[in-house]
Amino acid sequence: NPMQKVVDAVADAVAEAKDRARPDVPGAPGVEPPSVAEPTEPRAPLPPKPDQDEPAVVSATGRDSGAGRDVRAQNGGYLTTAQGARLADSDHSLKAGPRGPVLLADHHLREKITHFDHERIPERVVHARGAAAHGVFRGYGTAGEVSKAAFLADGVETPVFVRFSTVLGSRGSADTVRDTRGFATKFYTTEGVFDLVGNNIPVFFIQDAIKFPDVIHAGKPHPDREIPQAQSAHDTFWDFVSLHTEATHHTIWNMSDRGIPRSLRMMEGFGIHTFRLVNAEGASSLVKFHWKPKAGVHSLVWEEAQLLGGMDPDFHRRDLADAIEAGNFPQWELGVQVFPDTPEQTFQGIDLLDPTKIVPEELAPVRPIGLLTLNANPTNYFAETEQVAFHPGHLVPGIDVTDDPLLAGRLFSYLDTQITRLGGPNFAQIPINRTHAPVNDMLRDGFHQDAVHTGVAPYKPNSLDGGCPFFAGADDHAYIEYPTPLAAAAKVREAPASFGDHFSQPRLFWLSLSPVEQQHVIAAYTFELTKVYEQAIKERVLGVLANIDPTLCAEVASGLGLPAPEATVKPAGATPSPALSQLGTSWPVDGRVIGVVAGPGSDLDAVRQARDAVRAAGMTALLIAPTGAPLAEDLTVQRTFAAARSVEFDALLVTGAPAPGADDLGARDAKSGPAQGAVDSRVALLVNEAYRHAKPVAGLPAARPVWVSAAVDPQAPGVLVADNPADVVTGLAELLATHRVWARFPAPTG
Ligand code: HDD
Repeated sequence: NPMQKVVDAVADAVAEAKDRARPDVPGAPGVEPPSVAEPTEPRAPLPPKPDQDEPAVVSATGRDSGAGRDVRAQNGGYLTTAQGARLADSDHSLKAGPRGPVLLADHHLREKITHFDHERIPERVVHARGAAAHGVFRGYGTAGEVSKAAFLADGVETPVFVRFSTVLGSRGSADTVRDTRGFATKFYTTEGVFDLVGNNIPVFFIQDAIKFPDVIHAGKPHPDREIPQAQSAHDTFWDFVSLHTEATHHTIWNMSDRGIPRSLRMMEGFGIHTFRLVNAEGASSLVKFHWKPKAGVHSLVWEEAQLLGGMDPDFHRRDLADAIEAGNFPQWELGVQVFPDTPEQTFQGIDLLDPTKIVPEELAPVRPIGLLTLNANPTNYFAETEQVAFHPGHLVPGIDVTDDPLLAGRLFSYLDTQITRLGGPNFAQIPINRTHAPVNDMLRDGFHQDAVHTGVAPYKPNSLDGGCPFFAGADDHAYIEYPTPLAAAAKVREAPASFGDHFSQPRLFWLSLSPVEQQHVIAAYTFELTKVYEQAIKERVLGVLANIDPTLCAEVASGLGLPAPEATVKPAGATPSPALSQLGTSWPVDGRVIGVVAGPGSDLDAVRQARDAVRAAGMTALLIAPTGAPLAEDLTVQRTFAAARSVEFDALLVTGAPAPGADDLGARDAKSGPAQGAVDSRVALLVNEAYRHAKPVAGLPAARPVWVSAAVDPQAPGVLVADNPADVVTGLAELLATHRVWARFPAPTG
């Protein structure tokens, strides 16, 4: 039977193509991608070109794709043009004689310069500043009750790429600004790409996507002078959020410690919207997605964030890459809060379609459904981190959307923006964006088309290509939208009445914070509003704060030197949600960075023991010494007194009291030289800052003079001296488990 032969041949080709496509993506039993025999070509996905394969991933679970990674910039023996012609010279333009004019005939010059001229692409209109990593997601199988998504099944490992970002700043802006952080994850599942495009704050500024251009225009630098960069401390931002009070909840989160994370590795992530999950029986549940970092949720203090803006604008980016390179793979558990899919789409009175509302975890616990491990840095920033294109509409069977009006607009915006940013509609073919599932679309042509499609009938129905390709059914892993029933309604430009409550949840958040966190919120509002020029805007913001809480309003008003207004909305009574506070929990200290200060006079054996004990506790030790010269053959110096600053370290371990070095300008008195017993002023500053920022400060007995120079109270909580380096490190690790020595912050007045 000739038809059967064709069918068999195609089935073989499909199987072969599947093997070739992504051999290292394990499929779970019963979750193989659909394999429908089709009688004509074309149908197999084009395999990646050798130079376009996905980056090699060595997983934390020990799995190695075996591909290895070639880190050389150029692989061939000879430099060539883009067309492969070997070059004898790329350093001189073609000229009429050594001193003569450059010739238009120099095609190599023109190719080189033309390509260079077009190296940049437009930065993202928001979230331009980002850092990313590869990893793996392992399903726990616990989501099976609510979702049939194959990648959530027990033990299934799915490659992922995660990009973290700030929202407001340009591509070259500083990492530690006060802002929301993006947390976007691309899951390369066997059923297609799933993108979870979330933030580190569980609510959003606006309830309807039509307001997105407004909030971003208000937050971005002023259009006349293009300042300030990457921050909200300016008139237009506060003008907008005080007039558009649905932004109040997101804004108070921004003003809290969540706006200045210690590390990208130490923040939560949220899907924000309520999504709809569909299980194998076709039953629907409403859910909110949460990422929970294994390392805990930690933040900088504001002064650290500001110092880092100058000291190390790449602090978060560097911290992520260094941790991964050191094998401290960051991990998050993915969890869901599950709510019954009722016609009202509310849970205990909370409107699930309102993206400015959370559901407290105490009311709906977060159920863990899988583990994310980031285990490989990108190979090339532009190719991967810059060109990755996320889209909330990249969904897989078992995950569907709801009618959240913010989500609806996003489903349009993300696809649309890539067309400008990545130069056309074929961005799904860029290696980092390619699905790991077979592709058999009928999309054709367009800018940057990489595929060489065969066949003549990229349309349906057709007879010329044998009717191919075919539609899949639910049993073949087709994506089928959940048939959500819709109530009859009139077309209106209106929000539901429940969207009008703008203050009860900001109050819930405020009341859930510990006193020291509340103090930070007060300080943040006060700082930001001090930067606002217009008095009327400050007064309007105080009016908003009065509707959250009278103490918050009074404290900020007093900092601004303005009267505190009365509330215009009766503050809702709220039950605090302890899960919203970052304090009160102990966390693992793995991957924390300890600065070990050593200088002339330090006992090198003790330095060695201290460093080894830090490492043995799973933390990173950076040795800080007067110069870069090794202290001993096995004691490499990572930071000099001139280059180290406290903000890089989670805690300090001081092994001696170094006298001022020749390059210590701070301590040198031109006439008499440094005072007897003086300590290098940079070490004193290092310790003083760490102390003020409530970091654990520890030392060997020889370090005591540093406490004096650094104005450290030796009796203060979290200041530790012990004879034995190992004991010092044990004490430090205990203190670090709560991130900071909170008791050392000034008692809050609020
Ligand atoms: Fe958005 C990028 C997160 C609302 C329009 N958004 C972007 C990124 C993140 C988010 C993490 C960066 C992705 C990356 O790393 O490439 N955005 C959110 C969240 C929102 C949200 C959590 C609300 C819950 N966004 C939102 C709305 C709109 C957009 C309402 C438009 C109506 N967002 C975009 C965009 C971006 C983007 C313009 C810029 C670059 C890109 O998409 O690829 O389309």
